[in-house]
Amino acid sequence: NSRFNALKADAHWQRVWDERQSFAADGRSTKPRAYVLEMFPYPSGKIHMGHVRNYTMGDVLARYRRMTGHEVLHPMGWDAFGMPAENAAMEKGVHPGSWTRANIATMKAQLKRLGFALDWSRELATCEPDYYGHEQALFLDLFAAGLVYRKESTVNWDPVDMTVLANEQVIDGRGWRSGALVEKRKLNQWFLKITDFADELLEGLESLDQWPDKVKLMQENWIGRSQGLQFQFALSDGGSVEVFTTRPDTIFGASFVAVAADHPIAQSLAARSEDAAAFVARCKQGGTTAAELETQEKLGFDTGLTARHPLDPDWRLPVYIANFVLMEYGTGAVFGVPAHDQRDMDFARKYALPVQRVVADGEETAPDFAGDTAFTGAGTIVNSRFLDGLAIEEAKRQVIARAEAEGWGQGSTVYRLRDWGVSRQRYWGTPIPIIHCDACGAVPVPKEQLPVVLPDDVSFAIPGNPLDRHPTWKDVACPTCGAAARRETDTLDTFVDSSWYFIRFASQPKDRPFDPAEAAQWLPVGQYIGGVEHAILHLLYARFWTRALKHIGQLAIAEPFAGLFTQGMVTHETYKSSDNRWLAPEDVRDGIEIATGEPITVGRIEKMSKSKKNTIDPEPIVDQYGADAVRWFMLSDSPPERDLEWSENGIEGAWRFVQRLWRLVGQAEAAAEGDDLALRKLVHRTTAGVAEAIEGLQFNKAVALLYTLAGAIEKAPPSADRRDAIATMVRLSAPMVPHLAEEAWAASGQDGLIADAAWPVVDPAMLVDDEVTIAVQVNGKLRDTLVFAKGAAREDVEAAALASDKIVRILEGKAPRKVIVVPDRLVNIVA
Ligand code: ANZ
Ligand code: ZN
Repeated sequence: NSRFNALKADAHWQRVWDERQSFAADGRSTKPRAYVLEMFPYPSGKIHMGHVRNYTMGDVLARYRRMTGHEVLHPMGWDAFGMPAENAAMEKGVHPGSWTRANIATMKAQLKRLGFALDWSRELATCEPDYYGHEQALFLDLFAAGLVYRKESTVNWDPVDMTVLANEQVIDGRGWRSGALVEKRKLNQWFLKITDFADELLEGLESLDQWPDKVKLMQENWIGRSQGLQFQFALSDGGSVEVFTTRPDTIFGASFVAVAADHPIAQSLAARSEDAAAFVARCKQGGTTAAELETQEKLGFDTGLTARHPLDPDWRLPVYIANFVLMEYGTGAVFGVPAHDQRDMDFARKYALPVQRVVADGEETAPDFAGDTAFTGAGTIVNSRFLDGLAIEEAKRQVIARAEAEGWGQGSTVYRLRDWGVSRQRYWGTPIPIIHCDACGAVPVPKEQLPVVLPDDVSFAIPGNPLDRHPTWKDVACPTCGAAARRETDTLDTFVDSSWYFIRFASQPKDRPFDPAEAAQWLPVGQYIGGVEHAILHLLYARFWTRALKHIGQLAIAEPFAGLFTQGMVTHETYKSSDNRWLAPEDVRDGIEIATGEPITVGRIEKMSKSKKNTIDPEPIVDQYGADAVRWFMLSDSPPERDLEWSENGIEGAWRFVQRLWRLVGQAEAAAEGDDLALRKLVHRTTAGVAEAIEGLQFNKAVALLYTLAGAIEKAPPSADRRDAIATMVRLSAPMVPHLAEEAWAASGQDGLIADAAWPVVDPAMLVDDEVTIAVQVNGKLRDTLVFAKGAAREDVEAAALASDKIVRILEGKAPRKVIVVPDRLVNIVA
């Protein structure tokens, strides 16, 4: 039996699967359905190990579901719009479309070489008009339903890339790509009303019992629902300021009021006072994210105004402009309680404001608060007049009730979640299908004029949005009045593209985004697999989009992904040269940099990344070891949610195991007669165990069980059971090493493909553990163990114990004085 020729087998079976369209999902099938989806890739150039791991996991599940009688939808496509294509255009002068399509061709060929059971007939790329045209139609449906609006808003503006950046793309006040200092600008932007769905999106998390808790928690925090009190302070100048608090119970601990730098009160003061204007300008230089506000030094500007305490007309609080108050949250104004909030404490100590305790810290009730660490724990309310002695929650209720009864405030809920700004001043994205007319305003492009196609003749010679500079593209007639009008030149955030692609995979009519009935047959996605880096934005936007489509009557489901799995990363050692350059693995041998002969330093094991040069290109690895070995290694070493360290040893071990399997396959033909009950039982146990492991996405456990089975088969003498065990092992490993499995299946003379074969049936009787291990003692000392069928006769057990080699040696031919047998447990020989 010769070696398994992986490259030959890979090419052959991949061609067969292609020709037979083995993995095309049949929408008319009556089988139970399974929709297995991995997050579709961005076509950056080549696939990387992270893709290989992600798609291998999904593939094992998809192939397993086929074997267990499901009609499987396992599609693939391309998240093909976005900045890198434009950067390539600027750097290399290649059109974003050509660059993207060439990358797609390369990566598709690479994915095919891994033998994934994908339905390529449903392939889609978001950059093609037959995808984004439908997205434009959906955008207009949401527009008609009042879920899209335009407003002027402050954005992070990258002056080098000439684009708006999301908050996440601003790192320490600089653009994530350009490194330029980010400016604040006001622009008219399109928004989707995700905040209308804040409660639904929050409460819907409870139904997602097959999602990781950590992802649900991240979404919960992102939505950030807070309940509290909103009320007005009367000001000394006759005006008022509205604040929001989640701690109305601490109202007698207030020592100041603070407003955001862009609050109207701050703005109007800045218009009158140079000092105030300078302070406001200074606040704007800092970051705006909550995290940045948390860490930066607290600064304030005393407005000279005072605010009247709502529960004591004689009590006056100073009013500040403060850099830690956000305009975008709550009402943009707060009252500060230094004793029980750390930001307020920092602020109060800096500006010598009172710090009065109103929540007891155990026995400590003194009104004068010592120290600089706010007490934020639970306790009884103290020094607070009618609230004294109450627990925090009860005190909150009472203050809210009193505010509502007296009419100076009301209970309210605020959210951290903001509406989703989807305008991007870029070329390579979905054109927003709106026309601006001086007379009619923003007019939707009539649906029969969709798609609004991107013009091809654009130039990237200067930064900014080429659509805006195009000589003719934006000039159109107003659909309503016919006057000269302008197309919207912003394109949609690419997260819009990925918010509904899983629906289009399920149903792709030419004339509509999807057919609701057909989509409903597949949705929700049964198992979604991808990186945890998408825990918030992509997954929240897709959940929103699904709910919005339900809201307008186009979909019946509320949640797009029933099951979610976030896999770990692929890591590798890092290397640095003697002069501190990152070195690639192939530039290093035996601790020496090959090019210079200088010693290197081995750094930490980190996520593979181009910047640290510690990537391993999958393609040459597949060339060398074949797809099955690569797939096997991706599944074997670590639990799938953990990181997997790529190593030469690991891939070689996987390759050796593939060869071991193949050697066993070659032994299946050997003349085989007789039983091997123990092996037969192990096969059934393994079948059940591998099924359970795959269903629980514990691929490394499935792999370990197959190792054990292979080892047991290798040791077993020839028998009919051994021959069957080999055949079953091939089927059990088919989801992981499908090329070898097809080859073995064909070699054993089976009809059809193992890709279409059924999962082996488990005989429950074979799972019952009816063997017992019996301890054999001589004078109370353990000397041997025997394996027996449960309930074996005393005489048989006694005879076997006395016949054991070890016992014979110990007894030295003397007859025992006494033999005690405890059934199924123990034999004690008294010598
Ligand atoms: C008084 C108070 C006393 C507060 C206390 C906290 C502790 P969460 O829970 O995250 O929603 N706040 C309100 N609006 C703000 C804004 N625009 N910028 C910065 N801070 C703001 O936070 C709600 C609390 O954050 C509110 O409750 C308010 O301070 C502050 F012992 O009011 B609190
Ligand atoms: Zn008009």
